[in-house]
Amino acid sequence: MKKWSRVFWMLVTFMLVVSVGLFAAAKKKPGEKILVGFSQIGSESEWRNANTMSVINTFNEDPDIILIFSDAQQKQENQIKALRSFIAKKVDVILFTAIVETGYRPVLLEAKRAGIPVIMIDRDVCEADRDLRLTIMGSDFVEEGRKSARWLGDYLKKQGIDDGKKTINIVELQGTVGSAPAIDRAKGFREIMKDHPNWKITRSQTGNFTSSEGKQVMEAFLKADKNIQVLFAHNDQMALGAIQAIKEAGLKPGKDIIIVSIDAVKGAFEAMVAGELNCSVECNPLLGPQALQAVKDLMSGKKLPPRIWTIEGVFDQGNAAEALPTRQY
Ligand code: GYE
Repeated sequence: MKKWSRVFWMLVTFMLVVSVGLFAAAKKKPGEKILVGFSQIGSESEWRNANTMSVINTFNEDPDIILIFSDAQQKQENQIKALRSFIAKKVDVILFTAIVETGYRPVLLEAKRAGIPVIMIDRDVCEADRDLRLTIMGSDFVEEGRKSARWLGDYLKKQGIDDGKKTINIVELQGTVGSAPAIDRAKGFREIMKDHPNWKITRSQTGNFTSSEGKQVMEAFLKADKNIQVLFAHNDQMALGAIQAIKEAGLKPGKDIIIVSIDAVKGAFEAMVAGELNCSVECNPLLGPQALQAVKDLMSGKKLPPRIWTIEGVFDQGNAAEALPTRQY
């Protein structure tokens, strides 16, 4: 008898724990809308526009979600203001793309104190501030830098351009100073350069991820330097601007100067098909569906992994024409 009553009370306790757990876990009642704030950085590239539309369209199509979108127009202070307004509106979740890695700690602390989870999309904050955000979803930018350099190594060898001894002069168009993709892509590329002691980065400057600045900086490089074999651009947009500058200087992009860039947007595919760009390493901007899944998982009480990766490839003139019709961005 005693044994049975113990079993009974154990069962009651178990049921209680489970139901309390369920109640605490699910953050929304059925039918209740989820309020989401998305702080985007701007519209500097084809990549960015595809990313913005992917999130807006996916979230707006979901009847359970209300999305508040804010475009910071490349200004950190606008972004901090937007985050504060999301906190004041008591959103359930914040989606956040950080223009640069540092400078957000105070506002992230405010979000944390208000109990609002922050999911990073695409660009992360610096390591020291990662304790204040829940997870990051997006690409491995270091790996993209490595992939660019690996492709270049194979290509130069196959073309008989690189004998391992003669110096290969490389110019670099960097992304926005202090941004995660600019820091990481530069790092990944240099990592692989260690296997090529004859490769030299002769010039490196930011083109802010835009086509107009990419063009301007490339013009300056070309004026100052007649001995450039390779251009490594941190994104396609800058490479496309640089291609214009190279043509205007009377040189053939893709031949006189080999060009490797990152993103794999449609404009890059067209340039590869035209023989003017040699390679584009894919960086997938279509993060909307993954972001929505993460928000829903979070609201139903699931634990999110600390890192959500996207899967990506590498394209060059050998496979660009075949892939172009299926590209979504
Ligand atoms: O490569 C570039 C954009 O953060 C990964 O930002 C993104 C980068 C992308 O403007 O085109």
